[in-house]
Amino acid sequence: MRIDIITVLPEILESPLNHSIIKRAKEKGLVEIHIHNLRNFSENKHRRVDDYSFSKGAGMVMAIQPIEKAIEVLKSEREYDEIIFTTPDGTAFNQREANMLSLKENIIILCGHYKGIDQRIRDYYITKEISIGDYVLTGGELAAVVITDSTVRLIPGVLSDETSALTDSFQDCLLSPPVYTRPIEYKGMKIPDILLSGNDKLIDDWKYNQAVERTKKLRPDLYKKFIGEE
Ligand code: 6GU
Repeated sequence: MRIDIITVLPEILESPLNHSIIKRAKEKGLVEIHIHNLRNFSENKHRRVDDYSFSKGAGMVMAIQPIEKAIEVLKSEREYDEIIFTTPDGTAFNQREANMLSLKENIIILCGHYKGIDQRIRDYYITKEISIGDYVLTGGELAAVVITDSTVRLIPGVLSDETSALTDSFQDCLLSPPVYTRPIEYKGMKIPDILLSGNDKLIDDWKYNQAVERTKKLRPDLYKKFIGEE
């Protein structure tokens, strides 16, 4: 998979996408992540990437020209399955969307900034608009990191069997069960006996029940989906 990220703040993206599992995925050749500074595509003599909004007093908008140039340059080099725009008014991101993206060959993520981009760029180029939750970030960079991280770990071969996505609780609708490490007793609290039983079947059943109970208690919204009510 290849991910091209277009941003006015490349520094924000570099560190989080250069560690741990994502770093290893790149080293194994399972993903290429290219971060592009939007400013490098600006034809303005001051390399400006913002422009005035026609909605008076509404703050600056990302300029059309550098975005068009960046996307056109990339599109001339390969075909893209999705051109994603990160924006608080996009569709809510979730595990299912991460799963879908992990199956794509080439995607572009354009990080939203200022008051957003011209609606015609959205209509013409953008195939998917994503928000990562109901709160406002200063820019779409952190959202791009979240999307990239959650997607890349799902690419086949990225996770070892031990950490495989299938053991991430039950993917879409259940929270993970609690986990324990040494010592067997800590501050008067003991590890549940079943986990010490050595019986794999009993342990799996216990984990599953814990996941269901926790979801019911902590995330009634997810629980409804899990039991098929929504
Ligand atoms: Cl994608 N961008 C911004 N600026 N804020 C957000 C967001 C995106 N998703 C949630 N909040």
